[in-house]
Amino acid sequence: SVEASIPEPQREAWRKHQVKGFKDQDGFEREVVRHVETTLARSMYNCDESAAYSATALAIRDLLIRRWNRTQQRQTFTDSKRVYYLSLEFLMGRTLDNAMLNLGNKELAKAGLSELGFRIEDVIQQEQDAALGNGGLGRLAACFLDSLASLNYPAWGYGLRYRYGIFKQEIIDGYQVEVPDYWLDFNPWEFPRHDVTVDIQFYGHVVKSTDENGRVVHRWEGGETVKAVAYDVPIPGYGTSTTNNLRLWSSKAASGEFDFQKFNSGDYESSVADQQRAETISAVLYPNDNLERGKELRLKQQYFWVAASLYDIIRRFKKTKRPWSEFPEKVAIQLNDTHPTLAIVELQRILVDLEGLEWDKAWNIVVNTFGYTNHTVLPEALEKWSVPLLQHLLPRHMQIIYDINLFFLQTVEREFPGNFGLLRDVSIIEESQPKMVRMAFLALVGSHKVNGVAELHSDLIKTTIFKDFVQIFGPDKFTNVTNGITPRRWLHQANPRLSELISSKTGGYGFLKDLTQLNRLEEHINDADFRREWAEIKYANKVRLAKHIKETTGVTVNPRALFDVQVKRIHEYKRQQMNIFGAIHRYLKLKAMTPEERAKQLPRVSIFGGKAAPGYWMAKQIIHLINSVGAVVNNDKDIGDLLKVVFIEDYNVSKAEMIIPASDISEHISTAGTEASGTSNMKFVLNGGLIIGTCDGANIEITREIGEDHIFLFGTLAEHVEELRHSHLYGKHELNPDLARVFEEIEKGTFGNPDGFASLISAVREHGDFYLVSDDFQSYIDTHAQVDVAYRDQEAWITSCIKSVASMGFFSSDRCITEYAEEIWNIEPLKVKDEDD
Ligand code: B1H
Ligand code: IMP
Repeated sequence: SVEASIPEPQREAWRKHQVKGFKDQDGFEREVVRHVETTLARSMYNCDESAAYSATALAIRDLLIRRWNRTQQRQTFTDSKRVYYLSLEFLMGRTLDNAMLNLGNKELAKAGLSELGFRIEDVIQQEQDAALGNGGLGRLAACFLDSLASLNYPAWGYGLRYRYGIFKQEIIDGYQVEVPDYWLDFNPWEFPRHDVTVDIQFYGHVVKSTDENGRVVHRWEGGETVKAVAYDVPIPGYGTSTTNNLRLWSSKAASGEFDFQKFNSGDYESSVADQQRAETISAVLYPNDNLERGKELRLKQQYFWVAASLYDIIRRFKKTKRPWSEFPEKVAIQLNDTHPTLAIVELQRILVDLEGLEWDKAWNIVVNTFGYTNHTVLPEALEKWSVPLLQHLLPRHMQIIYDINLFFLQTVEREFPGNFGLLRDVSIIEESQPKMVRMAFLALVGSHKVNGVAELHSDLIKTTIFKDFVQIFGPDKFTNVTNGITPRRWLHQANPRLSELISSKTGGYGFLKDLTQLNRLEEHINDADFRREWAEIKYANKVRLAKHIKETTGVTVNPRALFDVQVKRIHEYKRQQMNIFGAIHRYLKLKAMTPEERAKQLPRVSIFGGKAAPGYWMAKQIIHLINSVGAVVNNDKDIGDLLKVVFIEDYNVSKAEMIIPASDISEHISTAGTEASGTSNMKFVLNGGLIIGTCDGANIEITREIGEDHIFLFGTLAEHVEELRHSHLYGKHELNPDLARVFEEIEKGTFGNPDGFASLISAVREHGDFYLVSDDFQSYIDTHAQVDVAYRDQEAWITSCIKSVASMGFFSSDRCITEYAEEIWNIEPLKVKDEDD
């Protein structure tokens, strides 16, 4: 505010004493030592790797803060349009390495730490992951923040500051056990803003009255209030000064530490209980990927976060003193899936109830402000909230949703008179018992653009869940923005040697800013030294992963074997069950061979990783089956190195950075039409691995870019899935004979007590095989046989890998963000001057 600003005559002193960050190795060392000795109150006599990490993080952080402040000042001063990315998940991973890379001072820090007695790799490993997300959706949000800053777009992320991120996974006796992820003990990357708070109201009732102009007004009264406190995280761009902000809200009791009235009247316990109840809102991330469960606390999280964020956005807009009609010219809000859909209702409420705008004027502003990204067509993931629950928690919002629906249905009725089936199908309210609010329909109606995340997915939403809306709004409301990944983290940081090799062949590190420059690798495809070094790097990455596998599972794997990797959330639609059935099939074939035949086989390591939602029983059985198969196969003397099956526990972003560069082939084998995009598929190819996959999600566009000769595609096409499912239920369903053999072996008890695995088998054999495991099994194992053959020709394999990497430019999240900026947000980049000191 103006009162807090220093008057001009005194500003000279501020300018004189402005903190200048370090510039060279010596300055870096000085800052590290200073932080060890003052901020951490330790010394060279008790500085372990963890203290070295803390001090390094604090030294680097000081540089970030300066750029961050200048960026925010510049964006405010130029009054530029900003985009706000609302996401319940930001799967950031570690920050230090990325910050050094983006600031361009990693080499200097490496030398400085070495002089102080530490290896930078060990220091970096000290950091805990910020794991405020489940999987692809949350990591996408993190890649987007990196690209937004790197491209100098004025952008803020808004999310929740969960005290517990996604649980840590332990494997005990082959089963997943969840351990809480308390990650906030020491987090140098966040800044509490105890002065930035918003009171958030819940429950209560609506009072209707008429004002002096005879206009009906609604007041939301009563209920309870919870305080939202802002925590800010700086987001540096790569090779630019732009440092954007990620604002995470934490919940607190509105009355401060205690409710003093209750406290003084002797009701100490209940005053503490109130406080704890308030803090519960931001306590924990819901650990479901692609699944909605309709819990009241989740709805509270959503409204808490959305209301605080909108209040903040509006407060910033109001400082410009512009009329409301200009709101969409200064503010773009992107909804990451339907989780923040209440923002649409909240903005309409603020404009109509609090600011006194006419309904239609307000609605026009709302629709022009919001964009909605759909990430899934799976029915179990589509959000619906029960009307009674909404009415209870947010009584005024429920009224507004009814009004939005009424006006919407009236326009539909005008255009399609008498079509009651259509009205029922597109209604935001589902006429079930109880009635439900269809959040995807609300998000769609309240936004000016709706996008899917890969071409196939964007086509599918137009022909399935949103078919009727294409009729109503026309096709231009819908668009595709194929997902992307940041090459900074997923190439340079995860695979520094490959990045360096690429830079030596493409004329420097320009490809990290313009990934299409990778196509320059084509010219070197026959360069023998280049190819040898390429292969050596892959091998070194495999050695590093083999070491990790040995240390964490005790299993020895041969780094010369083909590494076959499937790491992602465990889900029936992603078909890890098909992968492990395939591994069993391979095992049975090997067992049936003579030693002479076996000696000719290609050694293979089947690597799995990923978390199951704690309540997802089938997913947990899949994990158990993988570990049970591993326990048998890995100890079978007949098999030796020919097949190992390992499950890497606690898959997270940092593990991904180690696993992905070590993969020869990775599995993206979802039933066609179920995986909206997938983003790890892009990461694997970018790191010189090939893919075995279905024609699903972004696999299709990857194939188009790299060419079908460099990818192993198999399985049913999306357009045939429906009829096949239908035939299972109403026709004869013949089990694939090889799969039947696999089931027989499981049921015989070869992999331990088969009781737990019965449901995995019956889902395929008795219950309609919804995910087409049996239908696709033959082509799956045949395609794996082709992989074996192809891998034997190492020269051809390496050619495929290099050519693929050369063609991956399209999948940078920079390309993706540019499309959002131009097609949906209508925002311009804003350069922040580099510091001259
Ligand atoms: C994706 C989710 C998701 N789609 C609900 N939907 C959630 C839905 O907590 N929830 O309730 C959490 C997550 N996640 C993923 O988004 C898709 O499955 C991927 O295919 C896609 O690549 C990714 C990013 O677009
Ligand atoms: P995908 O669905 O396999 O494409 O996953 C997308 C990305 O999300 C991965 O490349 C990882 O970066 C991240 N990811 C997926 N699953 C997990 C998880 O269980 N923990 C942490 N990160 C994950």
